[in-house]
Amino acid sequence: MREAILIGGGGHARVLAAIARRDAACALVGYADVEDRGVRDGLVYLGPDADLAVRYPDHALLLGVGLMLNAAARWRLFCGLRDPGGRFLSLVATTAGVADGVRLGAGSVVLDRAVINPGAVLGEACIVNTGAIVEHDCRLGDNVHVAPGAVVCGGVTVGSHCLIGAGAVLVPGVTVAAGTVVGAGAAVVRDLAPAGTYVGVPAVRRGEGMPG
Ligand code: JB2
Repeated sequence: MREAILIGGGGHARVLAAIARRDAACALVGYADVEDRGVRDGLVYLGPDADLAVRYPDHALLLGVGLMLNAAARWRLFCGLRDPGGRFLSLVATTAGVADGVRLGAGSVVLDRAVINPGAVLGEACIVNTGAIVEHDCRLGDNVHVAPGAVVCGGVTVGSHCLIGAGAVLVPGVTVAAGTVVGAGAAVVRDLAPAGTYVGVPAVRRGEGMPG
């Protein structure tokens, strides 16, 4: 089993660690964080990210930082650590249903009971969170977070660095501009552009999108 380091010691990291352990997806040796948070669920603190390249050059990485409202910072973190190529694991929980042929970029994770149906293509560093659904032929960019229980219907396009809030629904075929936040429980019934924060049923623009 490949040895791996968890990036981040917060809530999202805990979820990934539990799945990785249960499914024997990798052997986690500890976590990296900007601060020492002590032993977390049996995982020891290994130091800050900057130490990893020197101390653990051959270990795989598991991106455990969610940073839901700062996609740009999360993306910089991912890009800064991803070389050499193939370092970031794509974790798919054994309870998830991912159709054959679905394309999932490096560092993307699919959590318990999530479903991704045929023809979907997801970029790098995406999170398809617990119980979320990404239907057939969707296109998700990089660093997209589909939060728990959200439903992305067939043929939807979601640009990079978007957050689709918990329980939100995107009807078939809509397009969401990169950097957009869709609020929890929102119903997206038309294309969302320009980027912004869209909330409600039907979803309307209520502010700026992800910070740059
Ligand atoms: O640059 C970084 C960095 N920046 C913050 N490098 C590393 N290695 N770690 C970093 N962190 C750490 O990520 C913080 O110090 C903190 O320990 C952790 C973030 O933990 P938190 O529990 O605040 O959030 P999260 O990202 O684990 O989870 C969020 O996103 C999930 C998807 C929460 O909103 C969860 O509720 C959500 N399910």
